[in-house]
Amino acid sequence: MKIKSWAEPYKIKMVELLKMTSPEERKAAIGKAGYNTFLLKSEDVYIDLLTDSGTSAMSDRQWAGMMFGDEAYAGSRNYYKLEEAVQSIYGYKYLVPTHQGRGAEHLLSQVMIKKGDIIPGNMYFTTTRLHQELAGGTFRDVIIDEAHDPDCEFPFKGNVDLNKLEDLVREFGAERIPYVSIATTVNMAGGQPVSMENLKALRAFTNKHGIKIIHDMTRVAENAWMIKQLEKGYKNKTTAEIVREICDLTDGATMSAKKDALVNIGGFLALNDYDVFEEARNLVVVYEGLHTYGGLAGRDMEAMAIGIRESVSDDHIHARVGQVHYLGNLLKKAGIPIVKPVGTHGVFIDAKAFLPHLSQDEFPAQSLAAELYLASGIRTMERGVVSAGRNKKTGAHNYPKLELVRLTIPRRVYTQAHMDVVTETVVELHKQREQITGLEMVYEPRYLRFFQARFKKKE
Ligand code: PLI
Repeated sequence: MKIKSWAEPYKIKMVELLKMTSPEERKAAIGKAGYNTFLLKSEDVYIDLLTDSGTSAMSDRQWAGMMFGDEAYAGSRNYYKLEEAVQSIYGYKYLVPTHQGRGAEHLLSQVMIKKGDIIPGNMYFTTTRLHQELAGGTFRDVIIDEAHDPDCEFPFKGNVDLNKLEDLVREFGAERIPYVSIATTVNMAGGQPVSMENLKALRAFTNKHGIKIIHDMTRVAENAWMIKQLEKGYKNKTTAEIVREICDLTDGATMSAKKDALVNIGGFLALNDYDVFEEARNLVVVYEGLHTYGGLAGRDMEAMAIGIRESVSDDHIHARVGQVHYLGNLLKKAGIPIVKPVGTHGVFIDAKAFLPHLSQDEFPAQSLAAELYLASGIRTMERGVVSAGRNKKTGAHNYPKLELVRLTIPRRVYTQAHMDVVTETVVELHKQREQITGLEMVYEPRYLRFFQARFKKKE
């Protein structure tokens, strides 16, 4: 007999109690937070779908590993264990640990980007693009057009459009393109994967032009799982094998281990080129910490080394992506406009379609995220015009085609019943959508404004 249902490959040993709030308490809390879910106190949140970053539940092995923390300032044994995990699982030669992903992006951008350089990427990510800009570079989006269409069902919406890349090479010359930035999966597109076929074609193209590929490998195991499910020739390969094949097609990587690698803090820069590594290793001591801890405690590196191995297990990743798809399929069946196909780390509601009566200047996704909190205490995140920031030359808002609310699922944290409560909340709110009004921004920070901006209800 073959059982087709899947379930989590773990059982629960300890629980964290949640606070239930009343509608009045939620109204007061979101008002105090300036209608920005980032500014809520987490104790006022019931189901926290703000992010999958640093919010995973660690395994008993990872917790046990924390007790093996070697907190020596230099040469901690946990660093060597992490280095061994990065080399053997991902295949990169050199490791620079950092406190999280953006620490690695900072070092990489400072080392590899010169003023006036162009950095093509498969859609922007907020911190990645900012570090590229702060280093004097300009990001250019080369993702396929399908990625900007929430209704397009193409299975690999993270793919690079090689014609767009070729146009950039023709316009600026390969010498002004230090690398192509490739994210697996693409967060801002709705957690969409890149195909191996596309990666191989990109490798051939960049080899021809002497351009490097730097891999944002934050959710590489999830991407590998989708390749296993959908791409011809990969059904019988393990997630670990596919992860390795992806990494082998690239020259280096930035990693936020707070996602795929199942830790609450940590990241790294991994490189194959010794000269770039040497520069980055030199710079890490200025910004993060010594090159054998990079801003992390020894115990954090131990947990990361164990988490990396757990993250590429087929059973783990099946249940992880399975839970996200469970929620996505319920919402889709209920007629809620979501980004299709369902991504791997969250379900993204199309706020333009949910609230067609609001213009993008009224911040529909921001407003919908606040309403979801008001309805039942679930916390989600805006991924639209607020996240996209302003054009660095003109100062005008960037208006992304995708105006989304992200329901991000932490790994190994919530149950199927939590997903049912989330579904009911979204469906009930959708019935009352015409009553939802827009917002006005009343405070705007200079960098990454979505984290700290404040809003009020539009009159
Ligand atoms: O949050 P960091 O600094 O560890 O990592 C930055 C980062 C880089 N790349 C990608 C694709 C990310 O998703 C990412 C962080 N994402 C967050 C925090 C998120 O909520 O999606």
